[in-house]
Parts: sequence; structure tokens; C-alpha cells
Amino acid sequence: MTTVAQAQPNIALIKYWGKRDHSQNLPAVSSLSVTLQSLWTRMSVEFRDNDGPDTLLVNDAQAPAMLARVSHCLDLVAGPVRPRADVISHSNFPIGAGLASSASAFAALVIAAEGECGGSRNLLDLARIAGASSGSAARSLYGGFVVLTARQDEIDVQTVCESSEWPLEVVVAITEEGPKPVGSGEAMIRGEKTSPFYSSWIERQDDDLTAARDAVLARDFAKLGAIAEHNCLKMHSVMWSSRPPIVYWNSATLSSMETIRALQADGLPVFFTIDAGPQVKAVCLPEAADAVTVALRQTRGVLNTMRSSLGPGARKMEVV
Ligand code: 2P0
Repeated sequence: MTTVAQAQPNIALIKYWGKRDHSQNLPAVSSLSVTLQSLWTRMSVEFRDNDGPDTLLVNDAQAPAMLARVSHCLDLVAGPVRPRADVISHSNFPIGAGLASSASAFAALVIAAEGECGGSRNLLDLARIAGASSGSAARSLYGGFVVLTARQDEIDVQTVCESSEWPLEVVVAITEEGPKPVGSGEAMIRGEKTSPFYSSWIERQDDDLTAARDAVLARDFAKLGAIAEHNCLKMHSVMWSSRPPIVYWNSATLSSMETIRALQADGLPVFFTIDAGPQVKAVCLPEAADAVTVALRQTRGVLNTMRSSLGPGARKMEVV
């Protein structure tokens, strides 16, 4: 039997950066994200009878560097005394490049593994397991606008507004297609240990989250954009002020931000956010999405754009 699940990446508007507990991968801060529609990871899991190691294919290639994390996640779902698994992952967007591919991968993995072992956990328990493997993956279990609340020893996750209730669009400007130089887990640890801005980042996060959630509930685009851009630049300030510094941006990242500033000056409803990579995500109202796409495509250094509306959480697809 093989179980297949699909999940979409999510884009944080109020960012997760820093961990409260490394052994359990508990985030130090709460976050708010939007789950996408048209970018996806499909993950198939098959538990087999014979011995031998777990196997992992990512986009048709062996992925030894990811295998230990995948095996650990399978242990969390099915217990350490489980059958070995053959896992196959396909994504329709660049992976490891600041497009939240680990979020969609681990969200899809927990759903597929839970189906394959016949479990009946609820969504929040599965989100907690996904989050133990990749903090942002917990949010991809849910659709629309998602709040992840970081408590002392666990997380809570919930949808605060469905995608149909506020159908924003996201246009991603791809400025580089290779993998990032420093993984986000390692980069977070460096920020916690060395950035002089880390403590104020943590202190102010709840205020940013409250402002963003209120903006979502009020469908106040300008307010959401202002707090999201501020929160994004604060996170990157922690990265830049780490020692050694972590700078994920390139010149096309900055050019894309300038493009978005120019569109805002023309009155278009659009704002930017940037994650642990050089890509720029432009979040906009649907009527602005065509103009945003054209402007970003014409921006120097932008290789490509991808466009998505907001979508549902991870779900099981088929058992064959
Ligand atoms: C986020 N990022 O909120 C932030 C913004 C990147 C920048 O969550 O160490 O791969 O596996 O828990 O989930 C990327 O970090 O980190 C991330 P781990 P993850 O989306």
C-alpha cells in the first residue's frame, strides 16, 4: 500500500525566527502565514516488509542529506519500532531556495505517514509533529491565514481566516535558483547566539502578531502590509547583525523591493516579504496581480515569477 499526500508551502507575514527549545524544535515566537494554492509538494510513503534502511527520492534523485530528518519524522508519526519506508517527494517549485519547501514537504510527510500507518490523530497533533521536524511545516497543515502560537512547551495552530474570505494573491520573484548558503535552522542558532537585536526581536513579536491578526480580521490590507514589511525587515536585521552575518539577499532582491515600492507609490495594493533566501514575495489584492507580475518580470535580475492564490491545508490524496 502507498499513501500520497499533498501540501502547499506557506509564506509567513509575521515571521518565525529563533527557537525556544532546540531538542523539540519549539519556536521562540508566534507567527502568522498564508498557505499557497498552486505551489505544491506531493509525498508518497510506503511501509515495506523487508529490512534495510528507509529510502528517499526527491524530484527523482536520492537525497541522503534529508534522509535522517525524514526518518526521524516517520519515527514521530509511526513510532521508532516501525517498518522501513520508501518515501518519494515531488515539488513543482525550486527546493531549498527560500520558498518554504521544507514546510510543504514535512506537512505532506506527516499526513502521508499517518495514513500509511492507519493512525487517527487530529490535525493539531499532526501539526505539532510536523513542527518538530520543521517549525514552519506546522502551518502548512492548515489553509488560508494561519496563526501559530508559541507556548512554553507546545504550539497551537489555527486558521483565523479562510482563503475564500480574503482571497489575496502572491507573486514570487525568483532571483536565484540554487540552494541557499546557510540553512535556516543553523542561521537561527547563529542569530540567537550573536545578534544584539535578537532580544528585542523576541520582545516585540506578540505586538506585531496582534497587529497583523487584527488587520486580517478587519481585512485591512494597508495595515497588514505595513506590519508585515516591518516584521520582515526586523527578522533580516537579526540575520544581518549575526556574527558572521547572514545575508540572503542579492541585488535583484533589492531591485524587486524597489519595484514594489514604486507600485505602492502608484497606489497599487501590494507589499513585500522575504524569507530565508533571495526571493521576493509580493502579496497583493487580486486586481493588482497582473500589474505586479509584469513589473516584477521587468525588474533587473528577476529570472522568473510564480503566482499563486491562497489555498487549503495539507491533505491525503490517494491510497494505491
Ligand atoms: C517563517 N522561516 O516563518 C520563517 C521566515 C524562514 C524565514 O520558518 O529549523 O525550515 O526546520 O524549524 O521551518 C524557515 O525555517 O526551520 C522558516 P526549522 P524552517 O517561515
